[in-house]
Amino acid sequence: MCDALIVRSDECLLHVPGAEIWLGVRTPGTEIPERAMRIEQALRDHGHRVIDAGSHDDDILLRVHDPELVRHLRTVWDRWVEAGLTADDRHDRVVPYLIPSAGMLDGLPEREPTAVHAAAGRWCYDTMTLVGPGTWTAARAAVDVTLTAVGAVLTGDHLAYALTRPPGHHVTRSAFGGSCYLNNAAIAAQALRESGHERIAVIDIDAHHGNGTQAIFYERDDIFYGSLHVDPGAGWFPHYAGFADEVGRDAGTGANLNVPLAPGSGDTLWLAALDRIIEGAAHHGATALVVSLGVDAAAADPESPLLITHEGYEESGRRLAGLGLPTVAVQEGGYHLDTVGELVALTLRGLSSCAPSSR
Ligand code: SP5
Ligand code: ZN
Repeated sequence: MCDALIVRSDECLLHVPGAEIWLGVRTPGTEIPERAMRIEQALRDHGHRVIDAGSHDDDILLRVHDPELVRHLRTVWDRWVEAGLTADDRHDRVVPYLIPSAGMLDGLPEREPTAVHAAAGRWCYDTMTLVGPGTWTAARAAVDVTLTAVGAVLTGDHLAYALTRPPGHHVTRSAFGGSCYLNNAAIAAQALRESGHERIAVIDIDAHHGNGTQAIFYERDDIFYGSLHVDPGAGWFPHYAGFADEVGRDAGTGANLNVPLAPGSGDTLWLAALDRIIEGAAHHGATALVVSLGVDAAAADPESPLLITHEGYEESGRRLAGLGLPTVAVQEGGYHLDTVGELVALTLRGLSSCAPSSR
C-alpha cells in the first residue's frame, strides 16, 4: 500500500470570499476557509504525511495564464481600495458590474478600462467570484501548493495531494469565475509536461465541468482532459461548456472527453462514466495523472444533485489508481462542511491503493 503526501499552506486560508452575488442577491460565500481546515484535519486523522508548500517562481503560471489576468488579480484589490471604493462598507469586495461580452464588443478591441470598477469585469465572467484583501495571496499560495506536490511526484512520490484553496478548474487562460482564480490543475499538468512527461491526463471528478481546464488544453494533443459532471444541458453551472460533443479542436481533437450526467445519477452511473474516462486516458498514453478532486458530487453537498456516496468516492480513487500512474491530486469543490474532509480522505485512500507495477 502506498500512501499520499499532503501539501498545504496557511496562506490558502487568507481568501475570504465574503459573499456571492447570486441573481442580484448578496448571499453568503460557499467556498470558505473552513473547507480547507476540515479537509486538513481529516487527512491528519487518517495519518497522512503533511508538509508546507515551498515557493516557486511564476514561469509555469505565466505559460498557463495570460500575464494580464495574473497582473489583474495581483493588483485589483489595492486599486479598488486606492479608488476609495471601500469607504462605503457595502463595497468590501471587488465585484463586476460590466462584463464585456463578445456581443457587446462586436469586433472592437477589448481595451483595459480606466476605472477599476469597470476593470472588475474585464477578466472575470460571473458575479460569484469576488476579490478581497487576501484573495491574491491565497490563490498564488495554491499555485505553490500545487507545484510542491508536482515536485514530490517528480522526485519519487507516487501520489501527492495539493490542498488547494481557492480551487481552479473554472479558470480559462484569461478569465476567472466559478469561485476559482488560478487554474491549479492546469498548472500541475503543464509542470509535469515540462518536466519530461510527454503525455499527461487530467481527470476531473468535481461535480461541475472544468471549463477552464478544458479550454486551456482544447487544441493540444499532449494533455488529455476528461470530465464527468452534472449535465450543463440540464441547467447546471457552467451552463455553456461540458457537453459531450466537445471533443477538442485541431491537434487536440480526440483529447477531450466529457461525460455529462443527469441530476440524480448516483454511484453506478457515475462510476461507469469514470471508467469511460479512465479508458480514454489510458488510450491517450498518459504517463502522469492529474486528478481535479472535487467532492461536491456527494449526496449531502448543497451545490450538485449527483448523489454520490462515501463508498462511491473511495471506489473512484481505487479505479483511478488502477491506471498505475504517478498522480497529483488537486482539491477543487466540495461544500458540505461536515463531510468534505472524510470524502477527500476516502478518495485518497482509494487512490493510495497503487498498482504493484507502478513503482
Ligand atoms: C470549484 C467549484 O465547484 N465551483 C462551483 C461553482 C458553481 N457555482 C454555481 C452557483 C450556483 C448557485 N449556488 C447558489 C449558492 C448561493 N450562495
Ligand atoms: Zn464544483
